Amino acid sequence: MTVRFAGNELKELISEAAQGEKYPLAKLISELERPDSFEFRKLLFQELQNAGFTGERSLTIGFTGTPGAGKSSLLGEISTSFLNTAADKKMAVVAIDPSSHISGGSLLGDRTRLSLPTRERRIFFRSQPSQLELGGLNPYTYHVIRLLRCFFDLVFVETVGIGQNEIEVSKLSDLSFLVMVPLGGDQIQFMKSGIMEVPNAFILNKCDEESLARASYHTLSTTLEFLKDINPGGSIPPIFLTSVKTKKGITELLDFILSQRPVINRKSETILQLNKWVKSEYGNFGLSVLGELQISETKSFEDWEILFKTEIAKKFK
Ligand SMILES: Nc1nc2c(ncn2[C@@H]2O[C@H](COP(=O)(O)OP(=O)(O)O)[C@@H](O)[C@H]2O)c(=O)[nH]1
Ligand SMILES: [Mg+2]
Repeated sequence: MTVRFAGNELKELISEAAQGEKYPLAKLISELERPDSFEFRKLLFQELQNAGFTGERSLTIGFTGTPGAGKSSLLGEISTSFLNTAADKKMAVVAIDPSSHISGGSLLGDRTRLSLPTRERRIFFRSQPSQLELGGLNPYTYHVIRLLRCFFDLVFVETVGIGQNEIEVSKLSDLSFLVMVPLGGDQIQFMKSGIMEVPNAFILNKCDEESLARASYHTLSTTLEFLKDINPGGSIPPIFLTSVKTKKGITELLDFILSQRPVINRKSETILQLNKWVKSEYGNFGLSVLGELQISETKSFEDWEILFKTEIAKKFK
């Protein structure tokens, strides 16, 4: 199989992407998202590692919550604020957007048109159509995030939906936010699905008026009291009150994000994502084969993938 970008061409694309060039980075991502991208992916991540791009210091931030809560709008505001404050940093946003394969556009489209200079090298937007589940992470999301971590200090992942998606995103995120609207009744919904235990922090957006903000804060913090019994420090997670309309709370939110450090152990993440991939492609049989491998060593996802496929091939010999 031929790989579209290899050798010097790949090196070139990587170095341009690292400088914040949007088109080369978009090309790398598109190539990663192709169903037959394994050979390319292997080369890409090898090359990145050789060039010293580990992504180890990058922070991944999940933004989840019901459609319409204002996730995209907030990310737009955060971007604007980011451009004015964090001068030495770069951020990327991946929106996993079930509507983009229908409309051909992105929910972030409005936002980018609204306020962000497209030539700005410190910010990158990407929307990924979710192919399998509505609003869920698609099979390539993880690899795209891995790539973005190599070039950006902050990588935001926006997903739509309630339930499983939040959990999937939180597994990839150093910090995950649940975005809600005041008095929306979501709080009860989320409680029921056990989702309140997943996020590290909450955002009550659309707090356009102070009285609304106060009432909502009270309701949510009371609802979250039960987490005191579960959380190690006996505290409830931070709650941010924001309004895209009045710009309330945006700076505080960004400051908080910038103060956080990566917490996800990348080795465990690789194993977790490997398990997820094996389960979806090969089911329980695959998992038992994977279980026979000595996965205590540190290897790249691709090296594990090769080992696993070799093992599977042996079974069918
Ligand atoms: N009044 C008000 N409207 C907002 C606020 N944030 C977002 N919206 C509006 O809510 C709608 C949905 O926002 P969007 O960012 O697309 O939500 P998402 O589906 O969570 O990404 C849009 O019409 C926004 O203009 C806010 O703080 N106050
Ligand atoms: Mg959105």
